[in-house]
Amino acid sequence: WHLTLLGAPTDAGAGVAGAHLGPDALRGAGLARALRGQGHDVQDLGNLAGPPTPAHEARHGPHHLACVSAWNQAVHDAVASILAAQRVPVLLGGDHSLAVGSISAVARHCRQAGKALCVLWLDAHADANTPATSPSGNLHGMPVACLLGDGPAALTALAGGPPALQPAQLRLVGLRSVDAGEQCYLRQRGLPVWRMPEVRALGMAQTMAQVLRGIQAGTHHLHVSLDLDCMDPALAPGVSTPAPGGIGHHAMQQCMDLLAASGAVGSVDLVELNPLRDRQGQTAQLAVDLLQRLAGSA
Ligand code: DIR
Ligand code: MN
Ligand code: MN
Ligand code: MN
Repeated sequence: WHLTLLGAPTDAGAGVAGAHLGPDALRGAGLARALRGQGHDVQDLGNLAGPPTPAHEARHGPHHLACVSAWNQAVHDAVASILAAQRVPVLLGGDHSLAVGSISAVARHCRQAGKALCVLWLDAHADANTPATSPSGNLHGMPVACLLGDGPAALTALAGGPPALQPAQLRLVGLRSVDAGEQCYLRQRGLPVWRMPEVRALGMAQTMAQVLRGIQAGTHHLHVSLDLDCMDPALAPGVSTPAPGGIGHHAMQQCMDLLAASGAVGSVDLVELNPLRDRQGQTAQLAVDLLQRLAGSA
C-alpha cells in the first residue's frame, strides 16, 4: 500500500478529555515503523492544525459544534488531497466525529472514480444520534447520522450536496451500547447491524463473510472506521467511553486479516485512542498491531 498517515489531534466531539493525544501516542507506539516493516510505502503528514476544545459547553445544541466543524473541514480537505494522489489515507484520531470529514471526502472521491463505497463501522456504539435524540450532546455520538444527512448543517454539508452515504452502504459491527433514539433510527433507516451477541454467535469469520458479501476489489472501495472501543475494555482500556463485552483479541485480529484479504480497503479511520486512560500504552500497541494486520504485507 501507499499509505498516508494524517493526525487530527482533537477531543472536541467527546465528553471526556484525552483523545487529542491519540495521534502522537500511535506514532510513539511505532505505527509508521511497523507498517514500513511490512513493506508498505508510508508517508506521515503530521498533525493538522485546528481550534482547541473550548472549556465550556454551549448552552444549546451539540457541544463544541464550531470547533468540531473546523476540524472536520480540515480533515475533509486533507483526505481529499490524499485520495487524489492515489494514496490510502489513515486518519489518526482524535474522536470519532472526525469520520464525518474523512468519509465525506471518500464518498466524493468514489463518486468521481465510479467506485461503489462501503463503510465498515467497528464500534461499541451506533454513533447514530441526532441533536434531537442525543442524551449527551457529544458529537462523536452522531457521525453515522450526519453521514446519512441527519445532523447539523455544518457537518452534513461537508459531503457537498447529497448525503455522503445511503444506509445500505454502511455495516455496523460490535455494537452493545445503543441509546433508545438510536435504536429507532437504526430500524427506521434500515441500517445493517451486527451487535455483539450476534458477532459472538456467528463467530468473526461468518460475521465478516456476511459483512463483506458482494464487496469486490476493483469495483468497490471499502472504508474501515475503527473506533477502538469496539474491543473489550479489558484489552483496550485506553478509550473515552469503554463498554464491557467487546470484541476479543483473536477475533479482532481475524477481522483485520479478513479485511486485508478482501483487497478492497481504500481508507481507514483509527480513532478514539485516549492515552490518558491507557495502561502502559497497551491500547496504542494493540492499535498498531491491528493496523499492521489490516494493511497486510505488501
Ligand atoms: C452515546 C455514547 N451514545 C452518546 N456514544 C459514544 O453520547 O451519544 N460514541 N461514545 O462513540
Ligand atoms: Mn466538552
Ligand atoms: Mn464511535
Ligand atoms: Mn464508540
